[in-house]
Amino acid sequence: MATASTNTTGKDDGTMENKDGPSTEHSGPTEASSGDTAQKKLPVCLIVLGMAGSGKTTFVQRLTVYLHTKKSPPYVINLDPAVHEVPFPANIDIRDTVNYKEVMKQYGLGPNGGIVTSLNLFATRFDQVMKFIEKKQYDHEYVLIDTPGQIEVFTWSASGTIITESLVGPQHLQ
Ligand SMILES: Nc1nc2c(ncn2[C@@H]2O[C@H](COP(=O)(O)OP(=O)(O)OP(=O)(O)O)[C@@H](O)[C@H]2O)c(=O)[nH]1
Ligand SMILES: [Mg+2]
Repeated sequence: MATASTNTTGKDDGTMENKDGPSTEHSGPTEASSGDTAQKKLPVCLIVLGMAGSGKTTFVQRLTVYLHTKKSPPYVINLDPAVHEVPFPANIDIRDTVNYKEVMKQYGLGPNGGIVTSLNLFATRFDQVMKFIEKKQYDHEYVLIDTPGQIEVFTWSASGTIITESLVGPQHLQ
């Protein structure tokens, strides 16, 4: 199975977060200070799953717009490596880290295998995503996660387990 050391994964250090996301940071570890944050709520992480073409991306996009109107902009993550256009401002986009077409070429895979393997590669670095979420955990009420149409990526493969269990950690999900 693929490993994170392959050159199909692009960025090596803490650069997987989009700098043009809703708010700026990257000024060192700015985790919320202890006293003030004790009463603040942790974000709810919403992983959007569903059959191919069932409206996941549209739902994430509409919910993002709605939350912006409610002055509660979400932290948004795109986990679909094969999508052409992401219709919402993604704070983290798997496509910035994993080159889906290269993965297909390098491992001799078809489109579905390419998506599963891309997710597996990304999952090996999901600890970095968790660090970004942790840094912003008191700034956002919601973390929205769009997923690829291949629902089996989450229900059957290790990457789904790694990603969901990371997010369900007691400190991250209410
Ligand atoms: N009628 C109707 N169409 C919708 C709805 N939500 C999405 N669509 C349409 O369904 C198509 C697929 O929507 P997407 O949001 O891309 O679906 P998806 O689940 O993200 O698709 P994949 O990522 O390819 O699995 C698009 O043409 C949308 O405009 C809905 O609630 N009603
Ligand atoms: Mg989609």
